[in-house]
Amino acid sequence: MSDGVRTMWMRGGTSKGGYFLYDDLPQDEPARGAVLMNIMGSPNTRQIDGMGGADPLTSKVALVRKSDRDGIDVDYLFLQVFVDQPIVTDAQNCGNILAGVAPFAIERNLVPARNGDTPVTIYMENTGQTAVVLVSTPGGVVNYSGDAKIDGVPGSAAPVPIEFKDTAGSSCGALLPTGNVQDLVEGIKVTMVDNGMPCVVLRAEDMGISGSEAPEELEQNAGLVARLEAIRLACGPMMNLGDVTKKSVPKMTMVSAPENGGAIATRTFIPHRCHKAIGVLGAVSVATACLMKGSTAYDLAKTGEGNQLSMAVEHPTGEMTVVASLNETGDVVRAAILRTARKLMDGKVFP
Ligand code: NQM
Repeated sequence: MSDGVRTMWMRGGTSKGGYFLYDDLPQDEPARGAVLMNIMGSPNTRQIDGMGGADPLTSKVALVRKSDRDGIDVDYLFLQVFVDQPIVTDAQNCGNILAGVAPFAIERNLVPARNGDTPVTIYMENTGQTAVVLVSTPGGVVNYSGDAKIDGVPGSAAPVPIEFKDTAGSSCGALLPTGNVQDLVEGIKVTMVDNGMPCVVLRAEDMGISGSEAPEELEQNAGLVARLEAIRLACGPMMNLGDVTKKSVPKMTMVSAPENGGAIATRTFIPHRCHKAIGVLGAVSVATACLMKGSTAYDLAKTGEGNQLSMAVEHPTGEMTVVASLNETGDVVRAAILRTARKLMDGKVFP
């Protein structure tokens, strides 16, 4: 490892991290975790001695390899490297980092580029589900620049549309892991939902906030942080996630009525820091909760009608639009989302 490890550092959506080929890292999990912590500079609140950006959103890793599965181009394992604790976990997926996986796979010759756009079918190992990501490849070369804008990222870039199918119960085994659309946990009404990301959806008002506060203000509210964590620890086993003390799931999303013409307003703890925006699969899960009669989000949400709904999930730096396709019984069977990605560096990192 003293010769360095080949990596590509990329922004994927509103997150950032290191993208590696499986074979470029140790195969042994504890050894791999130690190398990744060293690369990120964890555990340290500033990650001063590593590549991490002192925020869970910039302390992320994608491991990618060619897939042996039928109809799948590449397998993607997401790893969250905790900033201030010695934890590297695969207990969650990440739809933002996913946006960089497809261009990375083409750049590393795992998928041949077409002339125009190249669809990349990705098996998400964390949850055993599939996404199709479209990459702009004029002349057979990945193109990162373009006119697509996403909230939370300045400027514009080439569009990276992502489609998810059948994400219900990705980590919890069922869309509603408790079988209920609403439960009472620690005296607070919650909806525990998993449509790609385990989320606990609570009303901002019930938690004593308006839901339009800045993330920094919410993080400084020690009473709120402690109550959210108590609810999260109680929800973990109820969601079939076991003891979640050292896991980054479930995510805790506080919802309120939309303020900017969207479907719902959100503030999400992921789970100890407040997201500057919202995660991709997190947004899909929260949008799904908005459509479920009796959920904590249902009465607050403005979702429209039809079997293809474009739902803007408002968050601290704008909104993320989830295009949800519903079947005849009103279940979300497909979700599409627009992201962008950027190659920041390609080279070696020295653990
Ligand atoms: O929910 C942050 C992110 C995420 C996850 C988090 C994500 C998703 O913004 O699919 O993208 O919730 O840990 O990268």
